[in-house]
Amino acid sequence: MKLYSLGLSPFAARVRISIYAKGLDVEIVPPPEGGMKSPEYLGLNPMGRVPVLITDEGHPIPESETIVEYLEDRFPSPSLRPASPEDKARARLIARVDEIYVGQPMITLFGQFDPAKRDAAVVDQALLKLDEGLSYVERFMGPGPYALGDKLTTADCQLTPNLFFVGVLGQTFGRGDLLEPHDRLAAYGRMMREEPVLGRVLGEMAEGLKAFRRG
Ligand SMILES: N[C@@H](CCC(=O)N[C@@H](CS)C(=O)NCC(=O)O)C(=O)O
Repeated sequence: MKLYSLGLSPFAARVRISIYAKGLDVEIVPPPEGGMKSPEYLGLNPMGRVPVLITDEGHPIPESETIVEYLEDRFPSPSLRPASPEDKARARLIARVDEIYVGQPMITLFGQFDPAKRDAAVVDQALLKLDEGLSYVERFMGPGPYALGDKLTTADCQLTPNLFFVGVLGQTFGRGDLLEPHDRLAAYGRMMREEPVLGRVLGEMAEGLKAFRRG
């Protein structure tokens, strides 16, 4: 298998967590020469985005959630799905709530990075929404140390990369540690940096951020 991926992309990072946690043999590469809008790449993913997984049979699968679910179906052991239907629903809920209620204000804030073009009211409103989204996620989390309990699940695949960006946004907008008011998420934030698979992916994202800032 091959994964088209970029170090900093939270969507690609979500898939890399699954790949590393399952110990899968996947060649991880950047988009091909010509980029994500080249006819060659658009043939694999008409949306022109990373990640895309190329299966052993040569089928391209875009969209991070779909790829993570495919990997669970195709390589069920070790499973990143919790055992009970209730916990499976909870893992999906954490991922979904995080993607919508944390991810959307995050996208607004990415549009406000340039201080010269920044609208303080938009930033304040988006940071409030982000904080609200973090509260929702926290409500559905289990006792830990992972998102649900003592095993890494598909919920962690979604949560960890987004929390990396929550950290970046706190620094960028001078608001400090945005996880601090959320005890459970703050503990999760400390855990993810120490955890081997999550820490590895966070390191790759940090390298990607450095490269992005260098231009
Ligand atoms: N819903 C998609 C989102 C993928 C996505 O937006 N990837 C970004 C990188 S973080 C991208 O490739 N952007 C390129 C572009 O928009 O041109 C997923 O879950 O995989």
